[in-house]
Amino acid sequence: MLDTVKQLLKETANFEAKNLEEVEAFRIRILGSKGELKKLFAEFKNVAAEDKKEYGALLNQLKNEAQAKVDELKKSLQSKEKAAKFEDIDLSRPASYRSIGTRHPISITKSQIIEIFSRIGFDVSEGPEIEDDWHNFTALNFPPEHPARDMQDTFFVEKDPDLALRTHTSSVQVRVMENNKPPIRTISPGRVYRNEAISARAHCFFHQVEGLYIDKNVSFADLKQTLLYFAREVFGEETKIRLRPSYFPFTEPSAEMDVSCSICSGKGCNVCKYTGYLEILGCGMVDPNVLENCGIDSEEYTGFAFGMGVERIAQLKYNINDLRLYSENDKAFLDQFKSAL
Ligand code: 2NL
Repeated sequence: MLDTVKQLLKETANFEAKNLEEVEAFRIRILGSKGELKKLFAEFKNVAAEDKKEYGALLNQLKNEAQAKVDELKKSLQSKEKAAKFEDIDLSRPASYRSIGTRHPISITKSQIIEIFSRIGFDVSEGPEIEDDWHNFTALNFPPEHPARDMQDTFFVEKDPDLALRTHTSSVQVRVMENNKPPIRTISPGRVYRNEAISARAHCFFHQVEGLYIDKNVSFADLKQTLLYFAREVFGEETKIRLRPSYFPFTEPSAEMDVSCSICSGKGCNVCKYTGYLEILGCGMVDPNVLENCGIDSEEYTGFAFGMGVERIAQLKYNINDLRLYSENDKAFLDQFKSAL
């Protein structure tokens, strides 16, 4: 009996396992509820009295050592298994691509317009989106009964009819003229609001960039050359421009500018509706009344101004045929501008 225990002690000391299954089998054989120890404890009553002390001590030793062995082997095998899993990791592999957001086509286009004009000395001016009647209409030579002053076209502040959401960023340029002496060369980008039903071709807000140049002897020729430069920077060197007479309360004379269609190079296609030209902005010589309203001597100074919709420029650059796409935050739409970052 004592020999059996001693034999098991030796076995325990020498026991090695290749995997957790072997450890478990060993545990069941020695320490399990039907295992060797159980049987040996049951034999205790048959052991000769003088051997009982040694036998008991050896059994306890076996129990402790077997348990310690199981614990130790389990622990080392478990950590080996974990390490084996990590061995498959290729640390030299490039990290997986993390998708970041894109810049909005309106932002991209607006930045490009700012950059083009900054190269010829225009700075950027900004102002409030809630404007008073003076800066949005009166200073800009809008007659009192002009339809743009109507509720149907403009969002007014209910509690104060003198305030409205600006309908153009000319209001910013009025502020610039009031607060600065010529020469003035500035562009004002920003969001503007019109009270319109939302459709593919109209929205209740859009983004504008207006430009203003005031100095001695500024002429219509300066306006034309500046806008030709702009058109060629945005739509390509071969671009031609065309000015058609128009009307705005704040400019005289006024014109609308078309660029030759960059899709068909002026040959005629469905984008330019077979005219070869696309309308992109309105412009003109600043009306002397506007200069005077803003404290600038119209005998000494002249100026030109222009205004364009950023949505319209982006539409032509990127072939976007529905205005609503700009404000829907559709991920598939926005993802197309990844390369434009
Ligand atoms: C358009 C036309 C235009 C202006 C904006 C302007 C500003 C001042 C004085 C005179 Cl302070 N004019 N801006 C001039 C002509 C046209 O915008 O169709 N915009 C989307």
